[in-house]
Formats: sequence, structure tokens, C-alpha cells
Amino acid sequence: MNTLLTLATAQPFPYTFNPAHTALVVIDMQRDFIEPGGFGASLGNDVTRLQAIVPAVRRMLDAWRAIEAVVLHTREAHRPDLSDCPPAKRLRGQPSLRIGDVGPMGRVLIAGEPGAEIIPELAPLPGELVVDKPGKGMFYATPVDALLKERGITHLLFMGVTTEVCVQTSMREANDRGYECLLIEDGSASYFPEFKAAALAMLTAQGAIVGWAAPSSAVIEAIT
Ligand code: C5J
Repeated sequence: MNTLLTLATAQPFPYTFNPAHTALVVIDMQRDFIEPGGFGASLGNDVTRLQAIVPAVRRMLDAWRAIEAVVLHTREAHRPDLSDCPPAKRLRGQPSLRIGDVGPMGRVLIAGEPGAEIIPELAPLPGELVVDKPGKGMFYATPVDALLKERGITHLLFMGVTTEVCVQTSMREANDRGYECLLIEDGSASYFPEFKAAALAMLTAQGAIVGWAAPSSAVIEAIT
């Protein structure tokens, strides 16, 4: 679909994008964050809050796949030898499971382990981009910028978890690199609802200082 579309009700003002130059970005919808027994749960979080967005993420993905536009999935995942996991990240706090430890879904947040996989409902399709990232942001130590530029991508629509950690960090990194970013509100969740609300307010404040926000229904209506 190569045409300019406008989301008139986006916050804080209308957002214009061309799907041919826009990627749908799905951040870290991994078993380790979303299912009981994973890393998120080991930090003491209620994972049901993240499970709640899965139907909306799936609906948005289905609509985006129908127009054959670019999809990028990220996974927060480290190398098995942990050479890309700084001790500051691995050793912080007192989680019941640390990155690299063996848990109910294999080694926590390690590439190739069952827990690091994207949940089956949102599994990437052949041809979709899938990038493992060692940090919270999707540009740090990854080929994401090159992959997007090769495909002529200038605009990014963000979904995924968690809103105020990996989604917000990635959106800020993208904004600094010149991408026009929009957060799909009901496609993103936090273990802390008040943090999601604060992130939304921060991202869109001061004339879209980081970007825009809109519900998935607005994007789906525009592209169908
Ligand atoms: C966290 C993420 N919360 N994907 N990761 O550690 O937001």
C-alpha cells in the first residue's frame, strides 16, 4: 500500500504515514516476559497484565500483514556465553532467576531457549524481520537501523512490552535517529499501569517530543 494516510485522532495531533515506508515494530513479546515462570515473573511481576494485550497485538499484526508492509519483531536475548550481558545487568537486584540461569523455560533471556521465543500467538511469519537485542533499546548493538534503511523505512508504529522500558527506550532511540514514531496504545503494556500512562504522556508531550500515540482501531481503519 503506497499512499499517504492520516490518523486524524492521534495524540497530540494528526499523524501522517505511508505504509510502504512504515514498519510495524513488535517489541519483546516473548515467553520470558509474558508467561508464568519467566524472567518477568522472577522479578515479582504480574504477567497477566501483559497477556491482556495479545488479542489487540494479533489483530493489528493481521491487518498489517494483509497489506504486506514491513514487520519487525525484537527479542531481548543474550548470547549463551553471556558475552553481551554486562555484569551490571545480570547481577542487579535479587531476582529469583538471573539472566542465563536455568528456569522452567530454559535459560532465562538466552537466544534459542524456549523462554526467549516470541509467544506462539504472535510468532513471526517467514519474511518478517526478527532481531535479538542485548539492551532495552532496539538500536543498541543490533543491525536494526541498517535493516530499516535498506527497506526505505522512515516511520515506525510501536507495539509490545514493556511500555516504559523496552518500548519507550526503542522509541526514543528511533526518534533520535530521525524516524517518525507512533505508539499503538492498546498494543503495549506494562506490569505497572501507572507507568504505561506516564510513558504515554511523556512521549507525546511538548508537541510530540518523542512521537505520537493512537489506538490500533485507528490504524486498522486507516489501512483497510
Ligand atoms: C524489560 C522489556 N522490562 N522488554 N524488558 O526488562 O521491556
